[in-house]
Formats: sequence, structure tokens, C-alpha cells
Amino acid sequence: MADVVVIGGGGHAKVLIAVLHKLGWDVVGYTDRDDRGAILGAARLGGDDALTAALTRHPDCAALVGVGKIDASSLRLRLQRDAAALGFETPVVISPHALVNEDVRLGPGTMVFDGVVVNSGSAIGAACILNTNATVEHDCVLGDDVHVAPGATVSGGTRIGDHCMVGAGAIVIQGVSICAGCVLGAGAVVIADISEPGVYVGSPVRRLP
Ligand code: JB2
Repeated sequence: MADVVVIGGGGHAKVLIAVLHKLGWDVVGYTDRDDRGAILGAARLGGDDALTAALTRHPDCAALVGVGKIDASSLRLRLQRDAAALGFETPVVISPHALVNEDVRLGPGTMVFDGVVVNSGSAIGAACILNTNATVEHDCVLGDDVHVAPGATVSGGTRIGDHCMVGAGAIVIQGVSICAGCVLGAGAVVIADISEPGVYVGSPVRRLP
């Protein structure tokens, strides 16, 4: 059984820890500035300054970012890079209840949760979240720190830049390009390229001022 520490102790961490348990990882604890109590049996180790001691106690320990993402901020990538700089491995996590088809590339620290389908020819960057029941179809290219929220559908041949958030239940039609730093609201429908960072809502989407 491999050891892993989770960085962050909120809602995203809980979903992540449940998937890690199904994969047989031993979650040695989580770091958070706040004590959120035990999370599915994982205790708080302290703030992020406790990471060094955790690595000393568990020399082959991996670290995964359990802080989620609901906007275009890049906290996840920074936390992951900081952990890697301390010497932690930052592995890919694929739920046993997800379907990742052949010829798919996933960057370090990317997590694929229950019910996700990623189809062939797609390349996903680092520290991404493919959340519960999301679909990323064939030949898509997603950057780093992209969150595809529960139930969202990214159709074939789509390109999504770094730090984007595809809201719950959003739909992106095939072949569209979305630039870095975009947030698509829940249920948004994207039918044309987006070249300006911002928050987009509606069907078809409009940019919020
Ligand atoms: O720098 C940090 C840091 N910043 C915030 N280091 C560590 N170790 N932890 C950090 N946190 C902690 O992340 C906060 O103190 C808090 O405990 C936690 C965030 O928890 P919250 O439940 O507010 O959000 P989340 O990021 O776990 O989940 C959001 O994103 C997910 C993808 C939620 O909106 C979820 O509903 C969503 N599924």
C-alpha cells in the first residue's frame, strides 16, 4: 500500500480521499490551516509546514492537492509545485469507476473521479480535476489546472487553456477553442471559440461584464 498526504481538508479533499481509499492508498493525513476534524479517517497533520515532517516519516509518500477550484485562480498548480519541490511524487489519480480509454495522456496530479469518461486521443495537463460524471471526448487538449465540474461535457477536438473552469453540467460543442482563464457557469453552452478570459454564462454563453 502506498502512502499519500492530501493538501487541503475541504469538500474536494473528501471526494479525493474516498477515491484514494478505493485505489488502496494509505492516506497518512491532510494539511490545512484549519482543523476540519478527521476526514474519512484521515487526521489533520497541521498546516502546509507539516509536509516536510510527513515526508521524513513516510519517505516515499506522495502528495495530492485536495484544495478544489471554483474560479480561474491557480492555487492548485502552485500547491502541487511546492509539494514537488519538497520531494513528493504527485501522481495521477484515476478512480476505478472512471473510464480512460487508450491513447490518453494525463499530467501529474490530475485526478479523474467516479463516472468520468475520457476518450482516445485526448491530452490533459497537470493538476486538473475531471470531476464526477464529467465527459472529455476524443482528441481534446486541456491545459494545466483545468476543472471540468460534475456532469459537464467537453465534446471531441476541443481545446481548453490553462486555469479554466467548466461548470457543472456545461456543454462545449466539438472543435471549439477556449482561451486560458475562462470560467463557464453551470449549464453554460459553448458553441463558438472564446478568445477573451472571463466568466461566461448562459446558452449560448455570453461574457459577464
Ligand atoms: O494553501 C492552502 C489552502 N488554501 C485553502 N493549503 C492547504 N493545505 N489548505 C488550504 N485551503 C483549505 O482548503 C481551506 O482552509 C479549506 O479547508 C479547504 C477548501 O475547502 P472548501 O470545502 O471550501 O472547498 P474545496 O476547495 O475543497 O472544494 C471546492 O471545489 C471543489 C472542486 C468546492 O466548491 C467543492 O464543492 C468542489 N467540488
